[in-house]
Parts: sequence; structure tokens; C-alpha cells
Amino acid sequence: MGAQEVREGFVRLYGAEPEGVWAAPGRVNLIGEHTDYNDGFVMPFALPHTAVAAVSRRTDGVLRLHSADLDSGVAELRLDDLRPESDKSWTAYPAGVVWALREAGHAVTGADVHLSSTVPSGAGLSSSAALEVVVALALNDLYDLGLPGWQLARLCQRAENVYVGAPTGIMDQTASACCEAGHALFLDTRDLSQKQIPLDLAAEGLRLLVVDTQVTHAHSDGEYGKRRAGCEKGAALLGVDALRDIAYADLDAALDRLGDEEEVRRLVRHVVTEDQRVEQVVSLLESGGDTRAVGPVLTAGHASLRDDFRVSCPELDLVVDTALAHGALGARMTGGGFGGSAIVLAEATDVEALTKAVEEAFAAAGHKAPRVFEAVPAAGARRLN
Ligand code: GAF
Repeated sequence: MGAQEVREGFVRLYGAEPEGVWAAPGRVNLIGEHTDYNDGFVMPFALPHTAVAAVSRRTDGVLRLHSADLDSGVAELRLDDLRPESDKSWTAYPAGVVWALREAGHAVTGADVHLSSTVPSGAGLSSSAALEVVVALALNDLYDLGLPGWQLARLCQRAENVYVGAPTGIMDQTASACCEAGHALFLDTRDLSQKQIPLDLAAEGLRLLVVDTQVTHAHSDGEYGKRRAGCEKGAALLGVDALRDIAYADLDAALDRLGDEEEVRRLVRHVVTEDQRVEQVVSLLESGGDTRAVGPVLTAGHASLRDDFRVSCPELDLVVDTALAHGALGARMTGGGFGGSAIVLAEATDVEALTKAVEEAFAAAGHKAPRVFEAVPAAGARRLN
């Protein structure tokens, strides 16, 4: 839904023009999975799919929320009544942002919000972060808070961790808030320092496909939290603040020190090698050489997520195996896993045959048809009007 439609929807609902309309995108992650809560490196880029919100301020301590995508009517909440983990519906994301802003001391006195999103939900493409960031940016502008993108991302992460109750890292919110069109974002999740890396795959005759397996995932599910706890245990056993502090060159020695902690050893190996893969991809892209060399690094990342971190699933593995068997340069799951989406790096000339092969493999295996689209790095969060 475009800005004008969302604006008109706001007028129909609330009987007045909104003060403005904002957009925040979903993301795919090129490389760097399950590294963000280990203070490591990630490299997402923004999708053209966005959450769009029309918003006005209120002064009476009331937050009204409405989604054009759902049949659930207008939710009316009192700011003073917002309590962490009290809301299990979609409204927890925007309400959590208002809660986090107020908890951080920002004088937000209420808002009317009407929104609509084209980011597929449950597809591992950060639909929740898009919802959070679009509301955070709107309130930042309307209440003149002057917060930079990275700080909005931190507040949105707090909303998700504490208010929603999902123990996610900082990647998705930062990607939505800070990505730039035509670039992937190289982000150090320890201090949120960033570098925009130009990514023009079409200029090299390449394409990046997103394959949404249509297997939905949920972060508040226990598995994500278990991986996170396992990583924290690994860091504690190794005497470091976070697994990011284990240098790649010291990995074997670190794994030896983990004794019979087999599960922790696998988690540590994934995180340390994945950080190394992010650095490898950055240097390949920055050297101006052939981007095709990135392909095998993506595929190695998938093997590590499947075998060591164990967050893949049969549908994601099928996308990767089928794509590679039909000429893909590289393929991997993207996002948290347990369903969601995979990415495939391919020659433009192979895209049609490869897409057909993946669709046929899904049909033959009796899986729901996947949704395949091309991803080109799009703009981060912004005011539309
Ligand atoms: C999800 C989380 F929200 C991110 O913080 C990140 O951990 C990702 O899974 C895995 O890389 O998208």
C-alpha cells in the first residue's frame, strides 16, 4: 500500500489528516547470521518491501493503533497502562516502541497510528522490525527527539526484547533504520559502527533471489533463545565478554578448551567462522574483484547454520541444494531460521531455470509453493510526506 492510500485510510479512521507518513523496510541478510547477539558482524540490506505508517500526535496519554492488513479494528491503549509482555498481538510491536521511548525519558504523550505493510510476515524478512522502526521514526520526527538511526534501533530492540519478550539481537532494527539504497550495511553489532558497501549485482550480470519457503517461524519460540543462551554459556566458559572476542586464528584452541561441551562447541564454531565469513565477503566486495567469489562463502555459511548451529529446516535445505544443483553461485538461509527465507546468488541467465527447479522440487516434496522474488538493495527508513 502506498503513502497516499495509507494517508487516506488514516483520514477515514480518525477523521483528520495525519501529521505525516513514514516508511521502514524489511531486510535480507547477505551474511552474518546469529552473530548479532554475540557482538559480531552482520551484513544486511533493505528490501523494497516496507511498513508504511500515517501518524499524528495526541496529548491525552492515549495510543490508537490500526493496521489496514488485519481485521482487528482500532486498538486503544493508555500509555500509563503499557506493561512488558502483556500483549500477545501485533500491537505489542508499535506499543513496545512507545513504551521504550517513554522508559528512556522521552516525553511522548500519545499518537494515532494507521499502518500497512508489504513485508511478508513470518518469512524471516524482519516484518516486526519494520513495524517498530516506522513508528519510532515517526515519533522521533513528530516529537522532535533528534535521535539518530542507530539509537532508534536500540530502542526498538529494547521494545522487542523487553515489551514483546523476544530475545532478538540488534541487526534487523539497525538494517531497517540505517540501510541505504544500492548498498549492503556492514555493521559491527558491538558498537554499531557501520559502513555502507556498494552492491550492484545487476552491473555484473548477477541476481540475488529471495525464496520464501512459506514455513513461518517465530522468534519468541524457545529455540532462538536456547541458541542465544548456548552462545552465552560458550563465552562464559571461554572467559570472554562475547564470542566475538574469540579470534578466528584461536578457534581450534578455544574449541579444545570446551572439553566435552559438544553442543556449545558447535555453536561457538558457527559464530566464530561466521564472523570470519562476513569479513571475507566485505573484503571481496571492497576489492572490486568478481562478486561471484562471494557465492561459496554464502554456501559455507548455510552448511554451518545447518550442521553446527542447527537452525535450518528441510525446506530451506531443499532451496539451497536445488539452487546449487542448477547452477547457483551460492545459497543460504537468511534470518533466524526454523523456516522463513533463503537467498540465492545466481547468474541472471540462470534465474528462470533455477526458479522453476526450486518450484518443482517443492511440489515433488509435497511442500507449499515457495514465493520467489529478486532483491535489490533499497532505501532504509524515511519520511514519505
Ligand atoms: C533474527 C533476529 F531478530 C536477529 O537479531 C538475528 O539474530 C537473526 O535472527 C539471526 O542472524 O532475525
